[in-house]
Amino acid sequence: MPEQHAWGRVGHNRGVEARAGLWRLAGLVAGLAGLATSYTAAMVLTIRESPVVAIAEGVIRLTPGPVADFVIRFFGASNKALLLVMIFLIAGLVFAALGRAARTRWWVPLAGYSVLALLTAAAVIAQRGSTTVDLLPVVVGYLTWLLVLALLVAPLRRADRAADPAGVGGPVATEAPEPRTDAYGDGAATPQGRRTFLVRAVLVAGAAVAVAGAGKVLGTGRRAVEETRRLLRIEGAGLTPAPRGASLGLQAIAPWQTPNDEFYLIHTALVVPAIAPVDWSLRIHGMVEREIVLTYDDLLARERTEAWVTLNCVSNPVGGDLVGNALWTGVLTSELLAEAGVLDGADAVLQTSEDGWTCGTPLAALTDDRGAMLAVAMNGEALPIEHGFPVRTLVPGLYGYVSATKWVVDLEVTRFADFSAYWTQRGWGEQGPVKIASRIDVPRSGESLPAGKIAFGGVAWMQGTGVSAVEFSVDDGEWVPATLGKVPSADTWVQWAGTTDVAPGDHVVRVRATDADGNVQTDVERDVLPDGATGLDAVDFTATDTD
Ligand SMILES: Nc1nc2c(c(=O)[nH]1)N[C@H]1C(S)=C(S)[C@@H](COP(=O)(O)O)O[C@H]1N2
Ligand SMILES: [Mo]
Repeated sequence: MPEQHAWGRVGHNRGVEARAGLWRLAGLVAGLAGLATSYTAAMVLTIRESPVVAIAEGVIRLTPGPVADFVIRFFGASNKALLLVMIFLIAGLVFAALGRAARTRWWVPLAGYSVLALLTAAAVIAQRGSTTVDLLPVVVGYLTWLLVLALLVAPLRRADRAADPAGVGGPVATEAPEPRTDAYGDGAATPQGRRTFLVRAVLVAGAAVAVAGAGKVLGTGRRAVEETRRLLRIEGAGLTPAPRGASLGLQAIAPWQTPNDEFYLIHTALVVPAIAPVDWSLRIHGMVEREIVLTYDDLLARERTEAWVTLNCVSNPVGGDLVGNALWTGVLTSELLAEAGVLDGADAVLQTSEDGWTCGTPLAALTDDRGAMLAVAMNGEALPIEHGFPVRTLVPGLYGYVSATKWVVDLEVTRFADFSAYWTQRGWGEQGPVKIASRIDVPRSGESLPAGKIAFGGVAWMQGTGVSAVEFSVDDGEWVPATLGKVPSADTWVQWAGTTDVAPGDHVVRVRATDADGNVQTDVERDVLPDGATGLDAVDFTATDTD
């Protein structure tokens, strides 16, 4: 009888151990599922690397120089791969341990995942050029961990509870009697609970592999397009210099030429289209005599135009920064449309992008001499992917939402009466000519400066007409004329700057521009909806006593 008892205990312990293994498996599967979704989220968001790579890079950065040198020499070029494998192994052990711990203390995996997510977030932030969007994959992974662990742990807990009616669970429960009702002979009392767990674990693992696979495909395609773009040289692009004197030399004013990676971004696409030039073509059709289909090579073979043009968003509030100025290179739409032969009665072009976004542009803006173009280069480089690679439309004098189609693939000559485009369907104006605007960049809101002669400055724009004067006024005093930077045409913004005497105290400075036709910017405040904000930019600052 004592012997039987001993056997019973052994069998029982083996059962407890077997089930502990299942808990570890739950932790492992949940952990790997989180890594899979975060990886794919990174690929979808065109983030350079996944969070795990961010960790690897963080480890490399934190490793003391001599150790890193040794590791790199010892493992040669494969050291990064090895580091990744090690991170995966360690992560696997941690995930399993967290799963095991979930059996007795539910908060341990919660705390563990939170710490891992925070460490990963720190590693991601530490990467060069990272933005807050780069944290999204970490959040996705974290939520996956919690969700999957909950999903896998529920049937295990049921199994445990059935096995330990005392409900204590954990090591203490080894003293509880073990009902042997299953065919496994290992003490897992409810094959149901176990079966549910195993089914879920297999499904989750399969889904994780599928998700990671999809991420891999996406990421590879995107990287291939990025690589093609990087190697692309657009002959003759970028040769038009900025005029001398465009910049007034005030550090804090937005640079006259906006660098590509600082140019504002607006698009409805969640996943930015990655289009290889060989896969791109543009169809010009509708109310035309001859339909035209152009490939990227066809477009590059044509005569090119190049111009400095300021692009801005209708959603830019007064004083906002949804505006930028760049050198654009492309092919005139007027020439392409002349070749297609526009029919009488047409007054619009319905533009469609590869991702299905649409906008309606006045036909006249694409055929007159303002220089509307199908742009292939921005600041002398092939368009960045997120700015519309390989081809976008650019129309001086119109807000982006009615003109600047990124990833453009279709131009249909038509009538405004016959369609309604993406933003017009959502209450925005059908026509979107830009409005005159001016912005204060110096001083910054809330800044403190020594009283006396204070420098003010910023930018002003009225594409198509041009800005002829900018004035600023402190505390609604007299309007002080500002000095203007040089501009190559009416289509770019202009820097403005000036100084005036300011007494100690709190102040507000306002700015207004006048266009080349003599129209003074209104101080009437209007919202961005439906066709662009009006009103004057104002900045609060403090002049401090200097004695
Ligand atoms: N395909 C596509 N093109 C688009 C948009 C878009 O959502 N999808 N947004 C437009 C809007 S509202 C603006 S202001 C400009 C912004 O161009 P940018 O992102 O290159 O600055 O792109 C325009 N072209
Ligand atoms: Mo916009």
